[in-house]
Amino acid sequence: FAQTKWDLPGAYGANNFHSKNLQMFADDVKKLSGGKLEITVHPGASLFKAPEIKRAVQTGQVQIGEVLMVNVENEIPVFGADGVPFLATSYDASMKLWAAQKPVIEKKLNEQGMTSLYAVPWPPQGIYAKKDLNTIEDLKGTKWRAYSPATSRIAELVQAQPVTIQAAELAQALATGVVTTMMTSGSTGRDSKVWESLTHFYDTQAWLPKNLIFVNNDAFKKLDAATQKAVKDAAATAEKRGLEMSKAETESSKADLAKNGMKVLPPSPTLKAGLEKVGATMIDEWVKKTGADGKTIVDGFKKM
Ligand code: PCA
Repeated sequence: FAQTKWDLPGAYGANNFHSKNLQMFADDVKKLSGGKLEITVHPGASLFKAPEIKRAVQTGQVQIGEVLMVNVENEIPVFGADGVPFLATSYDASMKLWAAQKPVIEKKLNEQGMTSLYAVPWPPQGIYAKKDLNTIEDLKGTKWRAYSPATSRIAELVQAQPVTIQAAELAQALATGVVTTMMTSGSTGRDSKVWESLTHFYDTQAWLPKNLIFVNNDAFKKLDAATQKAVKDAAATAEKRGLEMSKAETESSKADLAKNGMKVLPPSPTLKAGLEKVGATMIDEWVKKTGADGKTIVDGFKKM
């Protein structure tokens, strides 16, 4: 029988839980399709860099890809919903937000000839630093690593100096001192051996950004019906498994940060209050920027 081969570029290291889940998804697709569809996963931004992956799928250079949704915010503002600080701060809230986001995101993707398959949240986002942080003023002037438009905006609001660095280059940036503060998960901190350069992790649980796995519609239509079903079924399984992997990652990564000598702390009430103010500003900005689509998402989410 004819075998189809797909390439799946991802932007995170092979040992990261998202990449492991991608590989399990590819294995499931192979099994469920009786070997008719073989997906090769390319983790660690080895085939395309993070900001290039969406376009690669859109233009048919690859058939399927994984992106951090908030990385698409400049092009399609509604993709940034799960990067707005303090809008959805738990796994439950994150999955509700996804349910509210999905129809809006799907429409935008369809307009560009693509369809979503599944999404998996990163662990909650906290602040890394090299010193005690008691208020957001303590972030002033620090070299702040950003991975998205929203994380750059936070830097502006706290008067830090934003520098955009994708996860694949983060370990290097930390080692060379280009970065002294950032917000990301325990997972990415662990992947980047953050303890070699930074000392504190404030567990602010500010938002849970999601990775989205999506296909090029022309490539998908070329599959026979049974193989299409295999892809959809494997995706549904991957979404559930990914959520559980992410929850486990939250705990194990924080434990590893502590084991490697980092102070893992809750934010002080003043630090938290300052961040929540930043979050309130950013929710306002986001709702203005996204108009009716953003309102549909936020209202839908709040009703759940
Ligand atoms: N890790 C990714 C995105 C969010 C996260 O937890 C990163 O830092 O690039």
